[in-house]
Amino acid sequence: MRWTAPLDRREIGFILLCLGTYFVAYNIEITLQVLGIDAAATKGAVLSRLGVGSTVIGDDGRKPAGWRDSLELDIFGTWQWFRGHVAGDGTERSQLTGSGRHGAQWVALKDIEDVGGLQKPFGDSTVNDVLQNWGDDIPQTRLVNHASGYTTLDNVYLLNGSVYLVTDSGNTLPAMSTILSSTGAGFKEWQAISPQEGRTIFGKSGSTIRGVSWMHADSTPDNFTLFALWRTYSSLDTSITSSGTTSLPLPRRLIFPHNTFFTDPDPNVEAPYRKRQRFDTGFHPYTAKAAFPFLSVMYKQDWEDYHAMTVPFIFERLVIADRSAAVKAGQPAYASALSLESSTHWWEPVRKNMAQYLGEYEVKKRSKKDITYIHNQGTSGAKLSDEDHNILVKSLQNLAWKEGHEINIISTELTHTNWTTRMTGIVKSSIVLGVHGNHLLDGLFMRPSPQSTLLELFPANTFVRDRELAVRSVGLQYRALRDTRYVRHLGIVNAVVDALS
Ligand SMILES: *[C@@H]1O[C@H](CO)[C@@H](O)[C@H](O)[C@H]1NC(C)=O
Ligand SMILES: *[C@@H]1O[C@H](CO)[C@@H](O)[C@H](O)[C@H]1NC(C)=O
Ligand SMILES: CC(=O)N[C@H]1CO[C@H](CO)[C@@H](O)[C@@H]1O
Repeated sequence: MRWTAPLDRREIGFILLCLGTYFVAYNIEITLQVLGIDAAATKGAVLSRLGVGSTVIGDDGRKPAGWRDSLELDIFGTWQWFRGHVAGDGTERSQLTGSGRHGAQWVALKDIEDVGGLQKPFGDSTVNDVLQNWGDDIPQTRLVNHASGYTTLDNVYLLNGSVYLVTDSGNTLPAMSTILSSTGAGFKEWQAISPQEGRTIFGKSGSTIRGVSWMHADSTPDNFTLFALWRTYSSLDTSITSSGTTSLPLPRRLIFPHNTFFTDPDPNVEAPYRKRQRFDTGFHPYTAKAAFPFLSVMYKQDWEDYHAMTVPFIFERLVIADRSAAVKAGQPAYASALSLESSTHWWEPVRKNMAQYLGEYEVKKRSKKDITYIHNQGTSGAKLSDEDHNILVKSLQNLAWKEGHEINIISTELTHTNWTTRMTGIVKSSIVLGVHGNHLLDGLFMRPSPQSTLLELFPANTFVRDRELAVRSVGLQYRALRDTRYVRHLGIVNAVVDALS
């Protein structure tokens, strides 16, 4: 075989042209940049016009400016877009409560970091951090703080009907009876085991229940549950400031392991629809959602779900309140939680959340005071005679009119005064008063000031300190007025004037 004629000049020129065209086309982006065209912005679009690319979509999901047609404008509109945000004019990033067509509230993720001074609601963990592989080194249960009935523990294990505290002899936990009143029948069994036993029972790994969990371990509900749990938990940060700033991560869940969501038995699936009675947790459901917006509430069924699964679950941090374990002669049950070390401003983060939720955190008027009278008239709770009640309302209204104060008359009956009206009145008040009872506990959310006072009216032969200790522990003043006959003598109104002076 022999070569055809050597390449002539025309053929060499032709081959060089082909190679040149190939390199220019292959490196079109750089070529365009050399020619002064912003290749990154127009990438795709140019290529597709040239018939060599397939994508025409930028990072914002749109065609590059200059390549947009009317269809694109019809679909997308003229919204601006910034990385990390949905497109819009900026108002979509946050909306205060009460505004907007549906009264919905939303907050940008980066601002959630410091809602009400409570940081990192979602923590740092990712979807990949569910399983804990501990191998032979099983994490031990650690006591974080403890007073009778109020306990914080790290690494608490759940498996098949039992709760385990894993500890070697060097790590002593308080007696189980001071943590929980009931550890056996009717409630899943709780027991302390050695790391050796732990390895046998759980194996080498388990599923982590991340973040801070709260538990109301007593089988009967209590009006002080949220108060006592926050008191126990907040004692882990003794430097909470008067502006409610704390580094504590938000509690994620509150578990009622004894109680079902509904108090009546589950109806037959074919039964006609009827409204069912929800379990009384001891706090209004809105109160938990406004003051602890990241706290979900779980019931017996959820608790049983954990136990029905075949892997061990581990609470990263569990704060337990058990009123029955805390009951000590004469003292309100939550009093032992008050013995834990704390900041004097421990309640402020919670109050601030509530006040901000209601749009009443900023003090709007300095000289005028708000006074809230919470009454039980028309309900089965403790109350004044209708005549006394009417005189008191008139006298308070007179006082408010003369001194330029504002008076809120609030019924505990929710069909009469809804939750928003009630709490809005209370969070801006300097005085909250009413006949004795736990309905006055909402007074904990009143605006703190040297004058702020809860006035509780008692008949001659009754007195309990439940509200007094709670109210004083958050730095508010407290006065008990005995004998409702004082109403006619304007004793209550004088007490209001006293407190405000
Ligand atoms: C769970 O406990 C029950 C007894 O309470 C037992 O019969 C069952 O075998 C246990 N299941 C597992 C997976 O250990
Ligand atoms: C609560 O009551 C107030 C006053 O009666 C009313 O303006 C408001 O719309 C009510 N809010 C809700 C959520 O029902
Ligand atoms: C669980 C519980 O004790 N709930 C009570 C809380 O306080 C209100 C007002 O006094 C009662 O109506 C609840 O029954």
